Amino acid sequence: MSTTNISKIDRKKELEDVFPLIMDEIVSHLESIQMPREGVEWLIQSFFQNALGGKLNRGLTVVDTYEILKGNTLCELEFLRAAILGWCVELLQAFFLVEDDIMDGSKTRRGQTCWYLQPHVGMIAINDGCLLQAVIYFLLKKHFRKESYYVDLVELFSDTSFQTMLGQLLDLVTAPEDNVNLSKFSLERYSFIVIYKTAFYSFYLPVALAMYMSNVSDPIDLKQAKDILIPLGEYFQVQDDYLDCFGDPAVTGKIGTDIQDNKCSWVVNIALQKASPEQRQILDQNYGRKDAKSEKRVREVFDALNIVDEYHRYEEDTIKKIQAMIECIDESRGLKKAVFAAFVSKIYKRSK
Ligand code: GPP
Ligand code: MG
Ligand code: MG
Ligand code: MG
Repeated sequence: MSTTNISKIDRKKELEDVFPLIMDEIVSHLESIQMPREGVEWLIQSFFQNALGGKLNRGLTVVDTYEILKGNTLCELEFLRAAILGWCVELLQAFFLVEDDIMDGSKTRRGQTCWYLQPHVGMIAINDGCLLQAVIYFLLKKHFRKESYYVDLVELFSDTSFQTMLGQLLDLVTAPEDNVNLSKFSLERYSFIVIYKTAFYSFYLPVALAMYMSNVSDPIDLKQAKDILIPLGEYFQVQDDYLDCFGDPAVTGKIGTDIQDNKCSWVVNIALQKASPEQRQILDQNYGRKDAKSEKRVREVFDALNIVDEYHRYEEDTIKKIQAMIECIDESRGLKKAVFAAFVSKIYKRSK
């Protein structure tokens, strides 16, 4: 194992070690308002199940970006503050995933039964998701209220949540359960959905938070970061769609639902572009149907159309374009190429 790998693992462990501290702060608050123990225990269980167990890429990006922009190793306090912001992004992600799994009717997440499917939980999960989100603003207030950039942080979380919910809305209305109509799909609509439902919160948000924290937050620099991070986020969601269909659930930790859920995914959009009239008919008759036989027919068309090869070509082309944009950064302004290079290396050719 290379030294970079060791330090990456350490970083993840360091970030994980901050989680109990955050939980202590939440629990102290609940105790200060005399929240009955039953509620406190419930929240602890929900937070441990829903906020942990992921790759922590978004949270780590806040810390890594902050360190790169500062230009030197972080002291303990600097690390702790960046880690708290990183956890705020992870809590936002946990909120989205709890709600998304209910809406998508998913079965597993991060290798476990989805929270809403746990027998004692059910629809209480909706409120548990909202609590994950509420704690973000509690933590921002507690740790950043005195900073000049406090409003920027709050605004960034609320704007990003708004954007993600708009993306989720279009994702859902494009994929009605009872009315499959593949002519609603297009790569243009796909782009809107994924930029809004994924790219803003997963890519722009963690980097922009670190930019505000390190005072590299001129609108010109924020825009340049966004112009690179949004295409990178789109690429990330294409990977998610590809893995939903062709990934190994033992590795991704989730069983794909996109075909049966009638999702406007990258995979079906490419298939629609390439399909013959006969193949199109098979897709029309079998996509978005809630049975394994129909799903199998759809998969046979995907295989015949060599979607896997198409994906590898897309991946190479996209990464080249993104790398060219990274090369154009003028580092004398404060933004650094390494911020984006670190991101690319985290996701290029990912299998989970
Ligand atoms: C990912 O879509 C998108 C989200 C997790 C955002 C959800 C937004 C809300 C406002 C709830 P996905 O359904 O493809 O993700 P996955 O494949 O992980 O289920
Ligand atoms: Mg979804
Ligand atoms: Mg989903
Ligand atoms: Mg998916």
